[in-house]
Amino acid sequence: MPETVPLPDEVIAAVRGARRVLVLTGAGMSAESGIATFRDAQTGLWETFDPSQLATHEAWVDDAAFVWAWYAWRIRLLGDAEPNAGHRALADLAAHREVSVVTQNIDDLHERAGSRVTAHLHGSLLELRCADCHEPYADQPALPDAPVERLSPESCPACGGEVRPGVVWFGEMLPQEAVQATEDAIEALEPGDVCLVVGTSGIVYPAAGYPAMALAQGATVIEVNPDESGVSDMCHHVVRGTAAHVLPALVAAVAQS
Ligand code: BJW
Repeated sequence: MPETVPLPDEVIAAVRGARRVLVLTGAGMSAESGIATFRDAQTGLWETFDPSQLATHEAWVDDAAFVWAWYAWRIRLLGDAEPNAGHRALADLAAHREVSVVTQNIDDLHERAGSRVTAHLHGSLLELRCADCHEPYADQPALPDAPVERLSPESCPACGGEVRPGVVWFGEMLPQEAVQATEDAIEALEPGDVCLVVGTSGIVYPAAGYPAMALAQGATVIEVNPDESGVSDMCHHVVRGTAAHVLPALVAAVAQS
């Protein structure tokens, strides 16, 4: 039986009173779907490596087979994962309020739960492309049945280059259309609207700056995270619980109104 999360009345009232809800999600959103958070993703073969060093163009250039083995295994794990109750609650919320979901996550669990995602700020694990000519790679990559230390990346049919995951690594620019869509969603917020910040450490920019931008628009900023994050201090309300526990309770309370 899941523990009950006490939801402050002000949090329920804020979402009830909002016309628009901007939801900013991070890796914690998918943790209860069995997808390890970014900073917990280092298990087994990769546990001695700093993920922020692996998720870089430099790491790819240095040893693409090592980096691709990490991503290929994560693609395999995502195929076995399902949206959790938190993803489904956010999809349900769209029946009651105008909802924009902006995610840093590279999985497709919001979409599979039924949400229309405004922006995938850090790209997609499933959209592969050539590292050289940037052509999208449409074929299914060969995935290992168990973690392997090295795996040769697929070859680009257009130029023979190495195929990389369509994610945004540190030091790379975010997709311009995702940034623009996010800024448009933030600018649409008015006093009385809500920004829900779910399951992010709040340390990776520019995403970590978006709650402050929502605050500047006059929105009520609410964090859902079992632990303190880099943005906790600036939130109006903090709910210390997990996405799959808190969000269904919150959306049920809003739906009753
Ligand atoms: C739960 C839970 C449960 C657990 N329920 N919650 C300004 C200042 C300083 C630096 C910069 C700056 N602007 C740009 C930078 C540089 C850099 C940056 O931010 N560095 C900081 C680390 C200091 N940013 C960039 O390079 C970005 N590019 C850019 O800005 O381009 C312009 C530019 C270029 C060059 C120089 C300057 C500007 C690109 C960032 C790309 C991030 N990519 C990654 C990897 C994607 C691929 C992959 O996954 O392998 O994206 S990094 C990684 O971090 C991943 C995530 O999306 C991202 C955020 O992680 P997140 O979601 O917060 O996850 P965790 O694991 O850290 O935290 C999980 C949280 O969940 C925790 O809080 C838990 O408590 C919680 N949780 N269980 C709810 N059940």
